[in-house]
Amino acid sequence: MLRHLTAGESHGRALVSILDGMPAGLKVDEGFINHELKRRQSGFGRGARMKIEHDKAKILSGLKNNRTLGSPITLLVENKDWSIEKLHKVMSPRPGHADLAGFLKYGFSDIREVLERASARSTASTVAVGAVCKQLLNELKIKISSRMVSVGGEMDETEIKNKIIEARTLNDTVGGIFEVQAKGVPVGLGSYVQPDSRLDSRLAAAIMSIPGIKSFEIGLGFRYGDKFGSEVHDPIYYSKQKGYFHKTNNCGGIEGGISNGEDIILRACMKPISTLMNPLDSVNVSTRKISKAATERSDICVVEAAGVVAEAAAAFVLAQALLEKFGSDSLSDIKEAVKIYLKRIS
Ligand code: EPS
Repeated sequence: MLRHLTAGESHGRALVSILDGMPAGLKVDEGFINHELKRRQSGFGRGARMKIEHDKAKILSGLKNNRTLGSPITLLVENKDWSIEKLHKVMSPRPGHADLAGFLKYGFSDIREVLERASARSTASTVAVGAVCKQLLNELKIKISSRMVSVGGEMDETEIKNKIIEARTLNDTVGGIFEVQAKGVPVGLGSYVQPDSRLDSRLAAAIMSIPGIKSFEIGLGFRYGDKFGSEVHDPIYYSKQKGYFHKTNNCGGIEGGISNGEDIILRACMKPISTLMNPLDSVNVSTRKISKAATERSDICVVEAAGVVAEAAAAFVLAQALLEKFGSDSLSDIKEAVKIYLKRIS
């Protein structure tokens, strides 16, 4: 089974990921991983840390002559700003962050010990892993992309930019909604047979695991609640050229927890970053006296970057479901299995 683990603190030496279960024979382009890491660092509204870091992945295991061996792939992203031992203590938890719950849970004396691992810096690992998965999906012509839908309620590109400028001017932050699309996914990934085999539950878990995500939907999502069934279900057609198809895609490419061959369309909402330069009320965990929440260098808006991270998270889930269905030892065997399957269902 394809699985991965990540490790690393925001200001520790490095972020490390191990991706286990990739088939042998996949050509992996380190340049593409770095391109994806750069996309994660981009977008209007990012903070000063992004000027310090130039994230690059080093592949430490799992490849020979740039091809996967079927053994675990280790990806290392070094931190330039690794000052974890020298950083000042944090005593006033930020509302919205893991600070207070993590501090109480682990029995720390410094909130810094929570925020180092809770930091969204860990999403560089998600993107590195996802960039390898995307290269597998690419071999089967499955493409994943994302776009910002809205920021602070604004949908127009210029208005979005203005909203982010306004947030910066007000020493505030702003969140928003992004969409991820996966094209070329064959019918039949995931299953209704168990709750955790459903493709939609797995995508939801992967996207909800990104720090700051507060809601998730597939296809029409919450808007299903406003309509009659006859208005929203996607009628089924058949033609010799296309096989079975739909003219609409309200279900966002998933029915019964299984991909149905249409584009997979996911949306999620990222809350505004919880580090506010004009901080909210909080309580000092040492004195228990009211104080303003801690301020830290941070971003103003990361909705665009969150979309890039969500692409990677979705790529991992789709790669995992693909390998479940078509085998996971060798890329050429997988391609053959896909060919036979597509012929059967055509
Ligand atoms: C981030 C790195 C962090 C933050 C941000 C995302 O770096 P630093 O704390 O040194 O500025 O900029 O983290 C958060 C938004 C958060 O809530 O923790 C990154 O690499 O994406």
